Amino acid sequence: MEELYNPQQLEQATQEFWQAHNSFAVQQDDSREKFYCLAMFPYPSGKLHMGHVRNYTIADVIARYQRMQGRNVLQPMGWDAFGMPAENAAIQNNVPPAQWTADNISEMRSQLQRLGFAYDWDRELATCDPNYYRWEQWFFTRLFDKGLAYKKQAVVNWCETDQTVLANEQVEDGCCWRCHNPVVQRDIDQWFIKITDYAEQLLADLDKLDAWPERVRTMQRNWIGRSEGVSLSFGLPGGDPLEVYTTRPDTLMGATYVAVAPQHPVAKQAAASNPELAAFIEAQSQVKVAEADMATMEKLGMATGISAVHPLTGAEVPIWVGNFVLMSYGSGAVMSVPGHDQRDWEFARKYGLPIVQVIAPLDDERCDLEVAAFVEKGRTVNSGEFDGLDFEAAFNAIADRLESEGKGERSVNFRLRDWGVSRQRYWGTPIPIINCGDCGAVPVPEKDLPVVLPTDVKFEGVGSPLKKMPEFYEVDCPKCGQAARRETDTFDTFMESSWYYARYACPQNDQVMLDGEADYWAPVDQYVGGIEHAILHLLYARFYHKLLRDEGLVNSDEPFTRLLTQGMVLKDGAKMSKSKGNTVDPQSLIDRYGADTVRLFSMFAAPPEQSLEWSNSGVEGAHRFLKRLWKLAANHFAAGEPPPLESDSLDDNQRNVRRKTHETIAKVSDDYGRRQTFNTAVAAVMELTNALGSLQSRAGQDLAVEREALQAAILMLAPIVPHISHVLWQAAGREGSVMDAAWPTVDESALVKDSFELVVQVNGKVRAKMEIAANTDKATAEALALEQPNVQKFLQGVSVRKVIVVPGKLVNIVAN
Ligand code: OW5
Ligand code: ZN
Repeated sequence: MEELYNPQQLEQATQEFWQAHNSFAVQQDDSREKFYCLAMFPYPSGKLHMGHVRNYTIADVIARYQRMQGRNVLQPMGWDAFGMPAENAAIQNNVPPAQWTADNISEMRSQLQRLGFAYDWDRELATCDPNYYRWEQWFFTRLFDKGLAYKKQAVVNWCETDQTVLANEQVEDGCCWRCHNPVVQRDIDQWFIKITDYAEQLLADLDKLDAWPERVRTMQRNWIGRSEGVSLSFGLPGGDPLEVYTTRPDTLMGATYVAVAPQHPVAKQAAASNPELAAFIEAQSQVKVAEADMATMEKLGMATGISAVHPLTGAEVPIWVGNFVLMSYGSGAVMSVPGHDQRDWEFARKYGLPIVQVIAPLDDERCDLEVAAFVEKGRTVNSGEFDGLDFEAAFNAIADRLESEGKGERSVNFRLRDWGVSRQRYWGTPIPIINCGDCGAVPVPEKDLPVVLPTDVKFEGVGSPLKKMPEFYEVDCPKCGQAARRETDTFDTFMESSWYYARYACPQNDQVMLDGEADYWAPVDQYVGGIEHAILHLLYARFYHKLLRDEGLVNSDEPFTRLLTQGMVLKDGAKMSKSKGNTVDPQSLIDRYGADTVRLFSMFAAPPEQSLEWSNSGVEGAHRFLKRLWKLAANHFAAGEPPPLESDSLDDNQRNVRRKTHETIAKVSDDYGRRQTFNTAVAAVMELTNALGSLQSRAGQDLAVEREALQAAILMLAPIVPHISHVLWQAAGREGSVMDAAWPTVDESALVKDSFELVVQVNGKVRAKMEIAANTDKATAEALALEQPNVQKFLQGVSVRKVIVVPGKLVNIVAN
């Protein structure tokens, strides 16, 4: 074994070994338990950043650990290759998106290989490959046939000057990022997938995901937002009744006005004879507020001059247009109860609308409608025949009344909306639809799939080049043969990332989307990725999995059994970014210290779910540890082969070291498997290697004990620092590769302690600690305690009144 730790050289040699042995290619094997370990695949944005390194190291550590548990482990890697960054780069640098993407993929692939991740590269896939997206197109046509994909008008950001749709990120302060002219809202035809049909299942199945972080499950529950309420209608003289939905029918008697969205037909009708209102509506249609900002934005409104009829009292209540009511949400109208809803209260105060109390607090909760709405549940008041009821009773009484009069119905509502999958972009999967004047939207027949995205394109301006390519969009209708127009929109890239995990099972299959292999590997046993995907990606993938199941392509209900959401990588307490200039390039670290140091630092610096603060000294520390480990091993192996370990004839010190070895194995196994706190696992192994310093010699049983400890340490570090571990394992003369060695097991007999630390107190204060034999009886323990010089000191001039002995722990002497 070399004297000096030379990571560059040994890492290269190790990686060549893996390559020559095709070490990470896996097949179906029914003799072993399978384990599918997956990290979220990257956007090929250029090169790896520290967030990637952390993500892929965590997953690799878990994959390698599971392999050492004897499982048949699949760990694939691929590319989430479509999306806007490639288009932006095309515009800025004049390289076609396909080429930019391919170049980035090859750069990032070699970086991943340099980091030694145990991927089955035979399964690599890129979502921009027609062999991938053709199945997505095919599946979409299946959804269309089942009525689960449909087209409807929806609002987009539109730039008149550039004649293009803009993504939300391309709107800066209401203006186009490119030409800085104001952005307008425009209704255009878009495709949706009916995720709302699965809302109930998506919610219920969260309960099964007991190996997901509770935080993520809560975020998904809130996003789905199931509520029970009543949809009811206010009468409109000479028009269809105005539908509203409420989760608080108990407050219905306090509804003093109705608010509608600016786009609501009633608003438009009123505006026809009211120029001021028309101007207000027009102005409101220009602003687009992110849903997240809805709650905090200023509430604006204007009266329509029209009244609605309260369904229970028959009273006339005014209808207002409110900028906080969304046309795309529910019916676009809400009943307003300013006494018991804070938003309605603020609006009513601002515009002088009546505020009526119809709910009284149950106990001494504060209720002062001069100050704020009372939003808690309570008991009905000022509600006529419905007075004196608690929430449940009032809900039911009012719902029953509305139902019996045909003015309302109990209904379950979801916050979740259908998934809009159309993007008016170029670099994406073409939506496989042909629009025919006579036949409407016609799915592209299976025999004509894939609809291949042309890659020899010119970027002029910002719009999608597809929209200027008649050779792409001029087609014949597959149904009637007339001239028709191909859809030029592409899919949201979340479509590709919703099923890639399944396709890794059979990435080359050109006959079917998924085959039996997918059923063997699915579900993913461990998924690792950033918390930013807690809602959308994970929800879409869960939804897609259920769609795949209902198409008979997989048999499980959920795609990801266990989920680990990693924290951010920070520098100086902030997220790394180019603009802040606080980035660290992982490549320069690899060049300087080698992959194992980078991996070790990533795992040692913080538990995976927490944020990781970048630290140069942390990297140095990780590197120093590997150098020490190397030296320790070199000295150890230089001493030759140890004799067989004779665990019954060890001296006290050897026995202690051996106990430490097995305590460490127990702790580290728990840290890897159950707790997933790899930082404490590393710390424990470091402690073990330090403890070897107490061995007296490098001969006989000392050497045997050291060998056992060192071997265990190498095995326990192998998932994190696989290269150095590989070489040290060979130096130990062990057969095969360390990645296939069995995880070390605990020898319970080594854990038995034959002594323990006895704490001696005088009047409750610790005055001595001593190591005594485990089988010491009470009387002897008491005698030994009293003998201690420091105890004697505190007993001077007083008399011992009582001695309390807690066996195995402590002696307390009461004296005065
Ligand atoms: C990184 C994770 C991320 C994900 C994975 C891939 C980032 C954690 C946060 N293709 C999608 C995707 O997210 C996944 C699909 C399944 C939907 C950073 C970020 C960070 C960022 C930038 C920089 C340093 C650290 C420096 C930039 C310097 C530029 C010059 N995070 N922590 N640190 N793809 O490629 O974005 O969630 O699991 O790995 O990420 S992705
Ligand atoms: Zn037609």
